[in-house]
Amino acid sequence: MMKKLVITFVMLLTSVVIRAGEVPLLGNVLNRPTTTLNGDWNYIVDVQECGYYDYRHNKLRWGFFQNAKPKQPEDLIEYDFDKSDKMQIPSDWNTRDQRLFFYEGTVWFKRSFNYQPKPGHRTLLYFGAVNYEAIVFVNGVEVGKHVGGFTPFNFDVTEQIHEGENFVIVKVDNKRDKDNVPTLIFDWWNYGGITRDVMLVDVPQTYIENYSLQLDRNNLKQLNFSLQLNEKVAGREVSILIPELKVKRTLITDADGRIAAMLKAKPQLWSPENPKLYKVELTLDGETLADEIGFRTIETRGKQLLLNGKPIFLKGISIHEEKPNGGGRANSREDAQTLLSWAKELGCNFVRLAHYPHNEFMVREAERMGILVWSEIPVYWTISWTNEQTFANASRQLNDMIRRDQNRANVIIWSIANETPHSAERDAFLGRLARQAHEMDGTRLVSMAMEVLSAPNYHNRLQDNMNQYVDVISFNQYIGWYRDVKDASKMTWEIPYEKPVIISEFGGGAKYGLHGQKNQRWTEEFQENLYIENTAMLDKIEGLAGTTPWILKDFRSPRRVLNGIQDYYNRKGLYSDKGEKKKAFYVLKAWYEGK
Ligand code: GCB
Repeated sequence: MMKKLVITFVMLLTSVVIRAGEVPLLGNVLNRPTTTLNGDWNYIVDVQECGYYDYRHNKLRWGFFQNAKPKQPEDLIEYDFDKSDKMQIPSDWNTRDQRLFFYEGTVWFKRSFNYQPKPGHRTLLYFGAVNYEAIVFVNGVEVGKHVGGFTPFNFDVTEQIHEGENFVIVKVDNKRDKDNVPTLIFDWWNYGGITRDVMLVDVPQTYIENYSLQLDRNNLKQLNFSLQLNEKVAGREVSILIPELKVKRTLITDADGRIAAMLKAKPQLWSPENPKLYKVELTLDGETLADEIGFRTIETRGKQLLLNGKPIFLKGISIHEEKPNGGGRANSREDAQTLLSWAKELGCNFVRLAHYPHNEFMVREAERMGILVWSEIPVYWTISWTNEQTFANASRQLNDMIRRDQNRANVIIWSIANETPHSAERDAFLGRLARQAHEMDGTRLVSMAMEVLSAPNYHNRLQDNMNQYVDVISFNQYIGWYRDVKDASKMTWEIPYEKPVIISEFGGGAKYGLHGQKNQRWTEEFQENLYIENTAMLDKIEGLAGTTPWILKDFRSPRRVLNGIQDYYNRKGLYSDKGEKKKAFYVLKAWYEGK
């Protein structure tokens, strides 16, 4: 027994401990001095990973990461990055290279660049996200490995980088695995690649790693501030300035390199109607890190959801991270602006960023536009609940999602899972995640998308042991799609928990431009009718605090194979993949106008 315990403990340690080279995530990277490494990268598709393993499947010392070149005419080197194709980064290879549309495996990427490190400073290499596993090399030296396709990570590469010409090589592998998060099956495209921005970040030897600035939920004249340096050094002065609120304080770090302080201020509150952000400046050793931060409270009272103390109905829509008009993974500020403007046109004040943390532009643009956010980790369907490494992986993704966005006023819900099968093992796994989210962030709400499993005599009773761990009860239901639409008007609902309720999904598929009777599947009329029936039904649910129908836009999924209709798209969008509005769009818009 003891032995088993020890092994579990060691496994836990090795899987969560950050490897040499990798350092805890930098907060607010967008406002730091950075050098972009976006642009053209050479790439090599390596189906059998022969750039990493020899013919006995031992790890090679002379793998592709060396970026070797023949020195003598007789030298045998069977790859050459500089002669291989180029791909624009960030992107996904499935969209960028036709041959790789269905590819799941390893691709190597290389980028050479000139750099002048600032004397006495450190250089961090930051990736917004790489799907799924990244092994990163700088000038031939491995600096670390990262798993998880939707969260940022960074390495301290000060030792490996030098003045002049450098190269970064990344081995990216998006093979699915049952122990991964997400697991083998999921209803979206497994876009592989360096899918978000890559940059070098210039930081001083001692730098502000991250910080949190929040309105006190019980005292609207107080801001709670905490900050963490990268080193455990006491006595360092950090000043915080919020000019518009006349806040100007100099604070001193403790022995852990931390600051915790309460600041007097009475900000205007951030809300969808008034998405007010304040300029905030943090200065350490004469170097200033700026941010824009909004202040609000979010809490529950019985079945009500209160934003700034007032009940709010969340008029939402679910969104996958795909470019608005085709073109694979979304990754830019412009993509975010377009997708969110579509949500605005629908009348939304809320978006569910499904089923994984989206890029930082999505969250920041939504904040500017007054759109509240549900952010989620890809603990989706059937996870390996008893595998401690799987847990460590999910826990790490939750950590990094929270750490990146903890100062965004619009993020109100951390979601820990979607449609997971009930079991004691699941409850233990998710219970730990819920506790972690609450411990890391006491100012936001925790939820997860649950399911109603059966409805005898048209009576739906939600029952999920996880109810006690979450602040908001959310569930997905597909009446009219996976169940007869005529059932909608007969349905009664019982949600026996004194907590606000969000219907985190409902909807059905339609091919844009296909018309027919309302009982004809795949027509716009079928989807339109489904929305009419469902919105009428939702109006009868007691304690309904909001909904995020499925989904803003048609999105790619390998599970959707019906020729001529789906063609590898999930067609439940209110917009087509090209941004055309389907009839159901107007039903939901009108319903939201009445809310
Ligand atoms: C769901 C899932 C979502 C799917 C959707 C569907 O319940 O949460 O990821 O895409 O249903 O279209 O079936």
